Amino acid sequence: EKQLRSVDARPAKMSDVNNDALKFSPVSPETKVTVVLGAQWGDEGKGKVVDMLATESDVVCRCQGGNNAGHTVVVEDTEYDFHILPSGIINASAMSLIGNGVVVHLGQLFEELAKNEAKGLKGWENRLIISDRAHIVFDFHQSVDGLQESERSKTSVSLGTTKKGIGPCYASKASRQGLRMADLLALDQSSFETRFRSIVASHQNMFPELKVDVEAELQRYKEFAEKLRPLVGNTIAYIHKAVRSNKRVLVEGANAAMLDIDFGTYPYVTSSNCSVGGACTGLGIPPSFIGEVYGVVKAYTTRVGVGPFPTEQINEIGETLQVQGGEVGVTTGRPRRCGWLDMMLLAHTNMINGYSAIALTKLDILDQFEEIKIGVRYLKNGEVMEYFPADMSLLEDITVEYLTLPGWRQDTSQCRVYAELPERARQYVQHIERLLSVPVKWIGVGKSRSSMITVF
Ligand code: 2SA
Ligand code: GDP
Ligand code: MG
Repeated sequence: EKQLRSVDARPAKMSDVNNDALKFSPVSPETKVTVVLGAQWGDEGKGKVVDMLATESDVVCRCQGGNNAGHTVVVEDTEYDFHILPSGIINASAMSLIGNGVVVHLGQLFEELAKNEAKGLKGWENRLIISDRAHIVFDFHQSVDGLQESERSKTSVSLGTTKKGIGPCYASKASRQGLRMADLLALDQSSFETRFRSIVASHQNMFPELKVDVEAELQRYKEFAEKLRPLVGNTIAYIHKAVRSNKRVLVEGANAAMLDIDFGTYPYVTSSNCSVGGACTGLGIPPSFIGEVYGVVKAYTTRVGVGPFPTEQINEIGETLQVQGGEVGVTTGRPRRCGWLDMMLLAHTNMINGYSAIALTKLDILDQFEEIKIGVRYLKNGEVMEYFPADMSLLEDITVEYLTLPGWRQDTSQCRVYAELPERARQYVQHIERLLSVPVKWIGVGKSRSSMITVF
């Protein structure tokens, strides 16, 4: 690890941090890590919420997922879409950290950096640190993702993955075949080569049609290694020093709780823990470091990809939400499935994540609806289901009981304080707070930075 850049060599921003900071002592409540999580099936507007909170953060971290994620940030006239980079990267005064729990496709990381540089992103070299323990997504992982999807579609149903190689890479990690940044940058390169040949061979055993030009790949990775070396470091020590030096750390969850490999609608999930536990395992911080956990909730529900969706509206309502909400995948361009807000689902994810408050986004998309519904209970054969089930077949033929509220039928996009919202819109917000017993702290009424109402 000698060749890895020492954390102390990071820019002046952290130069006031010394190793004494690592001595174990309780972390004060003010300096606890803030976590932003998707509370539904993703695309709730996490990018926008992180961008807002990043202005008062010193370090912004991604802890899981890869470039399957698509987080949008709109700054004045420029729309940025981040996939592997933390959305805080555009904030010149914050460091951006890609934690050990993230899986990184290096070619696509550098492409994303170049694309954003062309849009005006500056100085990222001094603000980005990638964990030496983060796993590498190889091109063959992405090919395997596609092959597995087409296999699945023959025998059962496909999952509708983003084909970014996320599942196959996490599978390599779990089967201990994976290769990490530290392996790529190791003093002894022969081990990386041997292990790369071996992981390719084992995937070719499973998928004989998989073509990999191993020599060309190894050469390509040698080149990546040199570009990467200055960016890689021990992010565990970095974050600990930051927290113990009273720096404000923000964690940007990717994907969302209903896509969590343990708690989501398995097998229609992604391959990481997108709920609060992922912040600890994906960054190397103890639970005692975690402070506020903000759940980002879209004012209705969307899902991209296959899998159960009890409040889905396969009708004019769903189409209106899809069109008005611009519900199109940021990574794949797929139209998102749309439906009403679902409290059964939110109660489930709130149990797991323990939201301290909610950021409710896209309220403006509901502006023109005559009536607005909130799914409150699932009934199976006339019986109330107490919890969101593990067995997905139980969700077939359920009846969703809705609370129906009158729409406000007014433009909310110019509202900047809570009192300016129409009364019926405020009632909608209050119903959500009451049903979930969690306060709504922010309300989104548009894409821009300014169109976020702070309730308290
Ligand atoms: P994967 O690629 O293995 O993680 O796919 C597994 C499931 O997880 C879903 N998934 C997502 N759902 C919502 N948003 C995501 N990010 C992009 C976006 C998606 C896009 O911001 O729009 O562009 O299509 C995301 N990433 C993964 C996926 O649909 C599968 O159901
Ligand atoms: P993320 O994956 O959770 O970061 O969300 P995405 O970026 O995938 O999708 C959210 C989309 O909604 C983006 O196009 C955002 O610009 C947009 N958005 C976020 N908040 C609001 C809001 O309050 N109102 C409207 N109209 N759009 C919003
Ligand atoms: Mg998204």
